[in-house]
Amino acid sequence: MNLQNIDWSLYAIIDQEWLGGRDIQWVTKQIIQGGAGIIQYRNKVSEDKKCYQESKKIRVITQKYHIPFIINDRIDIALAVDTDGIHLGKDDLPLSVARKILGNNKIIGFSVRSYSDYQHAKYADYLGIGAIYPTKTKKNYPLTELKLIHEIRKKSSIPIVGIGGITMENLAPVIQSGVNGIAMISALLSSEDIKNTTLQFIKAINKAKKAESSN
Ligand code: TZP
Ligand code: MG
Repeated sequence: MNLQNIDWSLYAIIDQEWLGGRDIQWVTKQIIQGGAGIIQYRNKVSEDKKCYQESKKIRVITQKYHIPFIINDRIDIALAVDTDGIHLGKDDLPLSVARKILGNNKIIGFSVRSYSDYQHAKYADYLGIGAIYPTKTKKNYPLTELKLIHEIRKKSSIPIVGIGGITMENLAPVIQSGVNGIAMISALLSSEDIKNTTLQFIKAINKAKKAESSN
């Protein structure tokens, strides 16, 4: 998977706890048909077997539509279902170890909350920075100021997505901070019409990007 070909504008995260009983392949398709450029599966709750089986289902759909598939946390499942990459945080497997295991052809993403986290991002291919706004998905999670994104953007050209509590109403300042795109869970998965909501987000993100580039 070539990093250059990825559309980071909308990075959709399928979180097991936000599925609400809906079929994971249906949800994946809705998100892709709505226009998301990259998909992550995040499962903090299921037994290994279920997590593996659901990942395989996402793999089938993302492969069919040529959309990059990133798994959160689980390097074993990344290998087992041949995802395009993994997303790790500072308390997960060190990035240097993940790189050694996965090699240079897999994408490694890293969560950044502070400048000191950023200093540990040497092996990362992209960064997820946040939480920018309060979010129900990660309760009591400390917030990250947008000025950290501005600062990192000046030093690095790797893809950055802003994350955390992002909605239609508050996405513009995140785009203005210099991100390549927005990552989100609840704003998409709380919708009954995921495809249309994804589509509306893409429109809003593109509009905010256009306004930003004409400034
Ligand atoms: N990392 C920082 S905030 C967050 C994660 C996984 C939660 C994002 O979820 P939502 O529902 O888009 O706020
Ligand atoms: Mg993690």
